[in-house]
Amino acid sequence: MSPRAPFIVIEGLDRSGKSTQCTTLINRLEAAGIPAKLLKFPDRTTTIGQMIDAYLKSQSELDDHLIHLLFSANRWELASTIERLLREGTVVVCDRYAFSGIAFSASKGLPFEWCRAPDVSLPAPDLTLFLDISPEAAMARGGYGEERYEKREMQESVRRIFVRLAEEMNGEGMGDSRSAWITVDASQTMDDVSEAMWAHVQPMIGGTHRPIGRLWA
Ligand code: 2DT
Ligand code: MG
Repeated sequence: MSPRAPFIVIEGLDRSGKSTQCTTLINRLEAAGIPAKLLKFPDRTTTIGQMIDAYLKSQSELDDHLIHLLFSANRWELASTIERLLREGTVVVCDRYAFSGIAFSASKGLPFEWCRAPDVSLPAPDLTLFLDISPEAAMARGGYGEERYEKREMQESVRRIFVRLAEEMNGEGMGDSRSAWITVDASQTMDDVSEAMWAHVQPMIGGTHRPIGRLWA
């Protein structure tokens, strides 16, 4: 059997350079002759994604629990596509995933375990690269945008929960998902960040015979 491709998630705070780095990574994979696909969560193109988009733009109000479940449902919409791509040998790079789901909703006061539950059993990333930047450095890059959550107090709380997730992902209780979590200093130059990311991705591009893991299962 031919190996499947790796599943790579990029997480990070707003203004960490996440979206730019995702594109750079895709270009680098393609330049190395590796088929690669960029996915982004929330995927605002689906019916559920359009509800999320309206909420983030404050065009609608939704209960905190409900919007959390919509974000999770938006991942489940793509779960089988992710698995198919990996089996076909296409590296999947995801701009945000379940970790953002927990970090943002728990920051609003929802219980951590409640937030995790709907994402249990999603395809598990083989590698998560967390682009870490302090809210001060993020502000120095020109501040946040207009969307809901793009505020300093929220970003500080989100960062604390990402740090908790990092400790947990590298510790006990990961079930069979065996997902490596790497924190990258995103206050470096764009080139240094992409080099740091590539150093972790490059060894994986030959693929793996390991089955696709299940997140927290
Ligand atoms: P972007 O700025 O990356 O489009 O994200 N978010 C994201 C959640 O609250 N829960 C989730 O599950 C995900 C994937 C983070 C828009 C905002 O949506 C938040 C920022
Ligand atoms: Mg944003």
